[in-house]
Amino acid sequence: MKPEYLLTLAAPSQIPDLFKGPFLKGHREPRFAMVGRSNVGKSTLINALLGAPLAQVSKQPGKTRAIHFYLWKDIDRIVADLPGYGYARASWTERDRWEEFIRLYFETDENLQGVILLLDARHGPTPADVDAIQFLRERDVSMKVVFAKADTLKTQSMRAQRKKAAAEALGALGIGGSSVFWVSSQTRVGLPELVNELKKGWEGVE
Ligand SMILES: Nc1nc2c(ncn2[C@@H]2O[C@H](COP(=O)(O)OP(=O)(O)OP(=O)(O)O)[C@@H](O)[C@H]2O)c(=O)[nH]1
Ligand SMILES: [Mg+2]
Repeated sequence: MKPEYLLTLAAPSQIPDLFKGPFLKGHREPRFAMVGRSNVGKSTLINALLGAPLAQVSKQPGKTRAIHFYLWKDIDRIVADLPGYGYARASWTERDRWEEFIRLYFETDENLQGVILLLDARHGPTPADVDAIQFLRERDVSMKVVFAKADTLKTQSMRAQRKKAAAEALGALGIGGSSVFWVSSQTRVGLPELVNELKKGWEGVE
């Protein structure tokens, strides 16, 4: 089934609109958000999962500036594409605005099931990623950790090395292997497993 664009929230003042009137055009499917550093591949992954180029993608970080909601009909979910964090060229005012916007969104959207926290397969979790993990934890938001751009790890030994380092870093943060996935939107490696996981929802997952 064709996915559908639903709604964009461009400013904190619009967030209450989410819960007034015809909520998300009347759609009440469970929803999750795609969170991660700017340019890590959030919008690209949404397009790869939904099977249509709905979300805007760019080589330049900072492309997604608002919260966009899409209806993923194949698995009856709503997906929120969030602006990325850690965009180095953003001004301080812009960063504050991001924080305020995202904070308000997480505090208001009580029906959010959880988030996919997208990390880069090649490095990290970076300090900004660790901040995001803490931010989500403080708000009791469940997360599934997904390493994006797995295609950039060209050799078996690079993959093994990164998986080991990532498991150690995440383990130190209390994140176990069962909620960690490695995917590529380019080669589609790992996507079927991730879709299966998303069909299950977030219940009972740390
Ligand atoms: N090699 C590779 N490149 C990817 C993959 N996914 C995304 N990219 C590239 O990464 C860049 C950023 O992709 P986006 O999807 O726009 O990233 P984003 O996280 O939405 O970025 P913001 O909207 O700025 O927060 C683009 O040049 C993509 O082509 C992948 O699986 N493999
Ligand atoms: Mg984006």
